[in-house]
Amino acid sequence: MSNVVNTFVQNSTGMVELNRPKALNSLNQEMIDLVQEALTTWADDDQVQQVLIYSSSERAFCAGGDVRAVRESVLEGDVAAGDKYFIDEFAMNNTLGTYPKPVISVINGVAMGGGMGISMHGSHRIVTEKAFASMPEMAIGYVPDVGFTYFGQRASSLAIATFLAVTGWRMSPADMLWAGVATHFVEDAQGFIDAVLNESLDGALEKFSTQPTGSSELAGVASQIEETFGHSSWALIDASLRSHPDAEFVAKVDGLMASAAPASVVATVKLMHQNSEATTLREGLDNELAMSLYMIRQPDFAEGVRAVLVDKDRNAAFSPANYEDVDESHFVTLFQRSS
Ligand code: QUE
Repeated sequence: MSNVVNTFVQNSTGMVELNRPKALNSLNQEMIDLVQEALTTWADDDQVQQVLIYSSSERAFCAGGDVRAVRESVLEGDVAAGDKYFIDEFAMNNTLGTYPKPVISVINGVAMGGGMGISMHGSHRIVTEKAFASMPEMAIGYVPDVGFTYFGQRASSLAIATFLAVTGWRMSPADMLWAGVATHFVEDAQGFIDAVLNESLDGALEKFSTQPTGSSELAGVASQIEETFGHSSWALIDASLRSHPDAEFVAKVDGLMASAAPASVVATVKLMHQNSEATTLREGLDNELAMSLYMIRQPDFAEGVRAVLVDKDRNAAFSPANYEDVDESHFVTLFQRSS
């Protein structure tokens, strides 16, 4: 099998094998279409008791969305293709979040952005020692999406999820468990998968579920994060960082945010707060979609993707370049229901 996603039923498990290893399984339109089609078919198929999502590659679970292709569409004047991509990706996220059967992901490598979206909405998010995850969108002039701004704050807290979103903090397996984006830890991914297929999900968890060795570094700065990142605007968060007594924590935040697009950061804090009021994942995704379709039309997105993924010079010229020059009102008016 050599499709970008292989979908098949084995015993009573619907298998979704992400298989675009050269691009670290970053999700393109075809992959999203294949996953959505399989999920739709299996939802009503009594032969399928559960779904298992995993990677064919040791290198990565899923490095994100195919933002390079979206950038090209935008630059070629076909922004509708970019819109369609995000509409369809978020629909797949919603399908996963509302699925009538267990959805198990085995995250055995990097999960960024879209990789979190294809796993965190399922019922079981299994991580191994090799798992790590982040929401790195600030660097590409975009915003966190795929339901993270809705789900993330419900799995942890508004302040923690906002911190993860604006800093792109690289979560370890222990961090992922602590923040609620992962539910279980296993050492042997293949052993776990084989046990799910040949025994049962509960039996496999019973046999393989353990605890990671290290403790969560994120948990170690939770109180500092709660003291600073819960405010309703970036200006207020920044002010509280500037007066926070833990200089080491503040320096860490500043370092992580050195290549962030100012407009993305301001927009993200607004989006997080808008989605603190949302009552369903679909509503959260709709707020993200409004923001997403706006962001991909701004020059920061093409410039950020260029700097990180095309030229890889990591030297994006974002505009505005300073937080003081970002007009927050642009973002607030995007949402259907203003709060
Ligand atoms: C922000 C992103 C992405 C990113 C880096 C960011 C993203 C994405 C990739 C990526 C990484 C390696 C690949 C690839 C894509 O990186 O969405 O094809 O080989 O897909 O800072 O949003």
